[in-house]
Amino acid sequence: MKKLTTLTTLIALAAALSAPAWAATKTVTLSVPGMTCAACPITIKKALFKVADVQKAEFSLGKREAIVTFDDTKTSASALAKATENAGYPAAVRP
Ligand SMILES: [Cu+2]
Repeated sequence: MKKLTTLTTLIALAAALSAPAWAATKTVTLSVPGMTCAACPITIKKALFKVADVQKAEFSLGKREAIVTFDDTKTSASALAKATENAGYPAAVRP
């Protein structure tokens, strides 16, 4: 029984590790200096989700950062930065 549990764990681990590869999911951090109050992320989030296949957007107001998860085959980090810029928030992609 212990062996089976180990095997199941390994399979689950392998699946978790390989998932991002075929889904082409990428996460980037955008530096958004113009993000100064709690309302800013709402506007930025709206702009980001208009970009094709953005899956997740998290914000750190303190660091003035947006952490965005998207499908790498559908869009790019520079397209995301462009979208926030068009919404009034110029952004730089963190390396
Ligand atoms: Cu604001």
